[in-house]
Order: sequence, then structure tokens, then C-alpha cells
Amino acid sequence: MKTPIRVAVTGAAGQIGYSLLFRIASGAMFGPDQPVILQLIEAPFEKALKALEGVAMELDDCAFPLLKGIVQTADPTVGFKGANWCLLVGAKPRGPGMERADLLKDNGKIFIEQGKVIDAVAAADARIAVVGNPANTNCMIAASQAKRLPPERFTAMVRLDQNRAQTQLAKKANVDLTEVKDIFIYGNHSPTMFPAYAHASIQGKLATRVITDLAWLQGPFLETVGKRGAAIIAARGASSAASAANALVDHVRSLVTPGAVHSVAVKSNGHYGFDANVWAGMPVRTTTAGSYEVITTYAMDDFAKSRLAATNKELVEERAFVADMIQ
Ligand code: NAX
Repeated sequence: MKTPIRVAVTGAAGQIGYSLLFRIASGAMFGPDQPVILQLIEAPFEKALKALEGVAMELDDCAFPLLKGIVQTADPTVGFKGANWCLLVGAKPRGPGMERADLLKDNGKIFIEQGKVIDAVAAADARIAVVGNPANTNCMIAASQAKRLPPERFTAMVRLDQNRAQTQLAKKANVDLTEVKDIFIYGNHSPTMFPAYAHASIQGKLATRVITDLAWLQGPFLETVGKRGAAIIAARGASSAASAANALVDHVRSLVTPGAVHSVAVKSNGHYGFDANVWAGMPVRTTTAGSYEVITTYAMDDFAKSRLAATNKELVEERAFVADMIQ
């Protein structure tokens, strides 16, 4: 029997948590022979902690053979202790009339604290995946607090956007979605993100040879992927949850699967013209179960460059909003 992986999850009693935890416990994230211990962290409010109790009861009631323990806590030092993976899902939602700058600052406080605590108490091999919005900047903020854990351990999720883009291309080309490959998301997890259709392939051919309608690729395709979150809220009356949880399963699974090539928001280090200190979506190749390399070789045309510049500008602005907090 393998040693259990400790998986800390914040916002565990939220919508995404409710779709996510059962998939982790069933083996979807780390494989069918890898036991896990779930360390569930919620905000220190009675209602949230009571809801968490209910979720933990349901996890118990599933009798998952791989689930070797459940921790329930509002204390990050308990929740992140010894964690091998820290899944930062919990965040403050944007309230009515709230400015983006205020949202960034409110969440900044949460991610500063969590970054510090993770660096202090998580396992030596700890890796972090941020989902709570604004995900890229929250990830940058958490990483800024780490002295022990290197920045490449901190990733933010753009996999939902990649999955959305893959499906839209498959539908347009009328092919099975497994025949769409190499569609990667660049930049921010926001409507400015850029799904680089020119590098995608469909049935082994360049996507632009199969879908020759460039106006669709540059218009409705980008628009649909970029604003899909808002479309789901409009239809469902609540934000994407099951698909976001599924994307996080994919994000982590791909990061522990050597050879996987996928979109992740990582510290840019200046790749693709991004500011060196922002966390931007880009393609990575997983090299070992614990490491990845950024694929830096895709050439960008003028249209792509202008989109990368726009999403970079937004990331730089977000960083500027919280600059005083991360020094
Ligand atoms: P919910 O509001 O349902 O759940 C969030 C949970 O986090 C709540 O239970 C809350 O009590 C908890 N929480 C708040 N502050 C906390 C803290 N400091 N420590 C621990 N827990 C805390 O939101 P949900 O729909 O689950 O979404 C969670 C986050 O994911 C949001 O920020 C949302 O915007 C973001 N999303 C990110 C996506 C991505 O692709 N990166 C897509 C889906 C989603 O919109």
C-alpha cells in the first residue's frame, strides 16, 4: 500500500468543493492505487463549518477505499500541515457593486496568509494549485510569501478554459473531441485569455486548415471561450462548479503524469512577452511526476501577439493593485 498523499483543500464546503472532494477520494486525481487524506479548510464561520461537517459525513458515507482520513478545520496551520498538494479553491466572491481593485485586495489578504502558512507547514514536496479568483494574481500573491517553496510549485488553473476551447473547436469541426489537440490557453483566467487556435490540430491537421473561417476563430470562438463563465451564470444562476472541479482534477493529474502537455498558469519568467513576475497561462510539458517545463517554442503571429499583450496588460494591472501588499 502506498503512503497516502495529503491533499489540503480550501473552500471545501463550497460549490466546487462539493464536486471536487468525491473525485479526489475516488482516485480520479492521483490514480486508483493512491490513498489520500483530505485536509478540508473552511472560513471561520459557523455556517461554513457546519456545511463542511455535512460534506465530511457524505465522504464517510461513500466508503471510498482510498480515503484514509479527513481533517476539518478553519485553521490554515492545521489544514496545510504536511500537505503534499494545496488546492486553493476558497476565495471571497465579487459582491454587487464591488470594484475589481477591492476584490483583489480582499483576496490578497487571504492568499498572503495562506502563502505564508503553506511555506511554513506544508510538506517538503508541496505543490499548490489556485482556483479561487482572480486565480493568476492570487497565485502570484501566495508565491510571493514563500521562502522555502520555489515559485514553480505555485500554479493557477486555466485548464477549464482549455477544456472549453477544445470542445468548441470539436463542435465547429464536427469531430470527436479527442481529435482536437494542442489547444493551449495563454494569459489570465479572465475574458482576456487567449486560446491559441493557430497551433491546435484537428485530426492531425492544423486547426486553421480544418476550420478555415478565420472570422469565427478570431470572433465567436474567442468570445465563447472567454465569456463562458458568465454564460453559465446566466443559464444556471450559479457559477461553473462541476466543470471547474473536473478541470482541477485534470490540472493536477496532468502535472503528475510525465509526458502530459497542457495549459497551466505559471510564473512567466518573460516567456511569450509576459511580464516576468506575473503568473500567465501557457503550455507546459510534465517532465517527471514532480516537475514540468514551459514549452517556449510556439511562434505567434501579429493577431496572437496583440491578444497576448492585452492579457499581459491586465495581469500587470492586477499586480499593480496589490503591489503594496506583496513587498
Ligand atoms: P463558493 O462561494 O461556493 O465556495 C467558496 C468557499 O470558500 C465557501 O464555502 C467559503 O466559505 C470558502 N472560503 C472563503 N474564504 C475562505 C478562506 N479564507 N479559507 C477557506 N475557505 C474560504 O464558490 P465556488 O463556486 O466553489 O468557487 C470558488 C472559487 O473558484 C471562486 O473564487 C470562483 O470565482 C473560482 N472559480 C475559478 C475558476 C477557474 O477556472 N480558475 C472557474 C470556476 C470558479 O468560478
